[in-house]
Amino acid sequence: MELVRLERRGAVAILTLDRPDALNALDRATLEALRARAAQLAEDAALRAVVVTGEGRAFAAGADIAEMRGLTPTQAESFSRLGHEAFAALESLAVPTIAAVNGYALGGGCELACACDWIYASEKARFGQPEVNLGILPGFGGTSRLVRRVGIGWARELVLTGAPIKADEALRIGLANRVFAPEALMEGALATAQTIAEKGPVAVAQAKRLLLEGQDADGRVANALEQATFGLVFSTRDREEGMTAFLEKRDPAFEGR
Ligand code: DAK
Repeated sequence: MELVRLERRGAVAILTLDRPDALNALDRATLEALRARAAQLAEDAALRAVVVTGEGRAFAAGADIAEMRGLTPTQAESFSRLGHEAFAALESLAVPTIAAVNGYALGGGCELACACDWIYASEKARFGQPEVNLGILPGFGGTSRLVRRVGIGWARELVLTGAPIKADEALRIGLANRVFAPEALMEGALATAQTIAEKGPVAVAQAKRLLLEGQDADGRVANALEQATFGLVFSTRDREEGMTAFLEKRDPAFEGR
């Protein structure tokens, strides 16, 4: 059985966490499978977007508590490092990633969703960082990525109370971009992924990189990076094709170079 299934729909990949009996809880094996899938996708030159979701009634109900229970501090640090590596591999993919949160996204599940470029939620989704209920704290980026997504006030409330929120609240605070009826979630995420797949691939990848790296740079450096990258994409065939197609009133045929 594959813990993280990979399916291709044209230029779009769907990654599905597939451990539904444990609500897709993230144990070592699942995190290793996720890291391997991200590495596999990073090598796929024809890929244009990724949708990440969960099988069954959860997106992921967090790190695997049963497995974590017996960890020594050294093992816990190594477990945290593995999660960080897997999520960073996903976050740094050149193509956009959309988390389609179908149900519980708690603890490590919420952190995984935040490692994707943005989140679409089912009306059934529940988000939260319940680690303090267990006497631990977020270990897969919850104190860093969540702050950027929702701001410091909401990040504090979620991490320090451990209380979950529903999809409409996640939408209101900017954790989720859109909320869908459960049966419309994947269709919605795939439609957006397909929209992205039709754009200039180099421009999309470079814009994604700037949006990610610009966050860590000060304003002047981020602006300089944007100017240099703007110049760089003028060297692509896609830029020429995109502008020519517009002026000739036809659809562009992008090649990704
Ligand atoms: N881990 C392991 N198993 C889990 C699980 C989890 N996080 N969540 C659910 N399951 C399992 C349940 O044990 C149950 O298994 P069986 O009893 O059937 O064998 C099965 O999934 C179905 O769950 P329930 O029977 O509990 O289902 P309910 O509908 O009643 O409740 C629930 C759903 C999501 C409200 C509930 O399962 C729940 O509260 N789950 C735990 C949620 C949670 O606390 N998540 C945060 C986990 S902590 C770190 C590294 C990482 C992290 C922290 C530190 N370092 C190394 C420093 C990250 C931490 C976390 O993510």
